[in-house]
Amino acid sequence: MTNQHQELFRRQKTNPILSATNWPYPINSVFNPGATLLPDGTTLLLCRVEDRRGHSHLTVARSTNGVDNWQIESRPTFRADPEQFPEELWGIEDPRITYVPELSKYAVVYTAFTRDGPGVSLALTEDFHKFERYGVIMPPEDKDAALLPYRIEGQWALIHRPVSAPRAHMWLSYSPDLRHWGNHKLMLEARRGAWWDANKIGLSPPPIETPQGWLVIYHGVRHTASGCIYRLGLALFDLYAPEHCLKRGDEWIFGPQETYEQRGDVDNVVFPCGYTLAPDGDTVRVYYGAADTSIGLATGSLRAMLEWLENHQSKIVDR
Ligand code: BMA
Repeated sequence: MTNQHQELFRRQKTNPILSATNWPYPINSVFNPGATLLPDGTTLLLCRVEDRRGHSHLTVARSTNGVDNWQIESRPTFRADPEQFPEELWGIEDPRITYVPELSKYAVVYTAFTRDGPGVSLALTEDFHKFERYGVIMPPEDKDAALLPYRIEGQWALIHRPVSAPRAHMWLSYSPDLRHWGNHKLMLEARRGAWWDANKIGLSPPPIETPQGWLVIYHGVRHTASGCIYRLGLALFDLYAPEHCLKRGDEWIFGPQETYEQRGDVDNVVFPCGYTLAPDGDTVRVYYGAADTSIGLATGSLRAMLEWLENHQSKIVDR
């Protein structure tokens, strides 16, 4: 027995890989990026950029190796449009990208910061230049949402996190057309009490499809006397009925540890909204917001995450 816990993710030595000083125009911070691998192997990040009013928009950064030499678009790629979409009054945040083969389009599900708090909005795009907005698909207060890439029994499926005070859980909802949502199912509950994922949890990047099920990296928010701590955990869900949780880890797998994660506009936050899976089918790169200030990269193995879950799954019924 040693006192070392298993590390599932290795931080990039050059972290943070992107921050405000890299930006081609004046901003406050850049964090919580959505991510996807384009057909030519380029990594595309759709970064949440907070301007110097405190409002967020989304800007594309591309890199051929997914690590450095980021080509950042010289102006915002996707801005809030509060005249046409009043729910975007205070900006758009935290995009999750899913490639949808049936539509040959990417679904970008993002937070619209409305007068009454966060809601979930959807836009489709083929090229990350033109975006076709569907407007709000889950009214406030709701966030941390992503679309699954395929229909399940003929229905689109969306993971999201409505707030039902005092706790906030992950839910799954279904739609025949991406506009009308129903058949809502509770997917994963926040625990209670001293747990790292007590009271408030939410999806982090979109789920990762594996032969064993949908592997979900989710965040848990621990309230402490000196503020919140955002950490990440793992759970596995049935491929054909994703509201059904097969395994849930008891311990967190990644938390704020480095100075750039512990100190920033919001201290003690690691918050990924995107990952890429390498052609080897195993190497997972997670792109995460660090302290709501910059972007970090951490690399892990899908096989190791599934093994860890097998060995650390919750045997306790304690919610
Ligand atoms: C969450 C979201 C994230 C943010 C995090 C920490 O509720 O708003 O955008 O990174 O809080 O501030």
